[in-house]
Amino acid sequence: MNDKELVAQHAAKRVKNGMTVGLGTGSTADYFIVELARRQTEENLAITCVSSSIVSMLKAQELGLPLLAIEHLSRLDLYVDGADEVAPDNSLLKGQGADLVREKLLAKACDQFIVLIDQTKIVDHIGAHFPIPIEVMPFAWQLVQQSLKQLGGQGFLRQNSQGSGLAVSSYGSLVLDMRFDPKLEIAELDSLLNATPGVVEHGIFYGLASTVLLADNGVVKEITV
Ligand code: ABF
Repeated sequence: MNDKELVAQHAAKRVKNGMTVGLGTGSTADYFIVELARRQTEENLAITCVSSSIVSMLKAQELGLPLLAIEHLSRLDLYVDGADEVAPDNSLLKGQGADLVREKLLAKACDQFIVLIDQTKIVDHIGAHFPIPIEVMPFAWQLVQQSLKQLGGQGFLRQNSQGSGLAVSSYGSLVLDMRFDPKLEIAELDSLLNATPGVVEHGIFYGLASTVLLADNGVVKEITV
């Protein structure tokens, strides 16, 4: 079993009967979804799930997990997802897969947000490996890019994975991938991005993780915030 699967199985043990559970997106979250479906079948676990993306919705549907549309959700018990980077203060970078809006909605609406990572995700500061994804209204991208340049940001519109045009989120937003001075405090950058008109959502998840579960060479360590 690899570290991603190990940490996902560890998190799935925390799911109890009656819970509403947010399903993350990505390779680690996929293992979590598979293990939840196994528990549902073999242990008669009674849960309701809500997905963070169309991809995780399709996966959950295929495995027979009961899904609630996010439109009908007012709160949830638990949200379990991966991350692209985790800094020492447990701030996260997410959204290389582009669909940030649902992920942040679930992270804010849940009682407990459990983040699943392996050692490769630990960084000194957010933005160490990846630019910060910023979803923008399509008509606003140039004005947003200009505002972010004034904050010292540099970056471009993301291209789609086929290289045939721009990447577009499920809801029609474009994505600016921006790099900022690492000396800029992440809390300050979070606030500045939140306050920039035309920004739909961005990949900094500051102060949202309840618990980070780190799998390191077959051992799971828990960092509770
Ligand atoms: C998504 O999954 C993203 O927000 C994050 O980019 C990614 C982590 O994926 P993986 O577990 O495959 O590394 O939720």
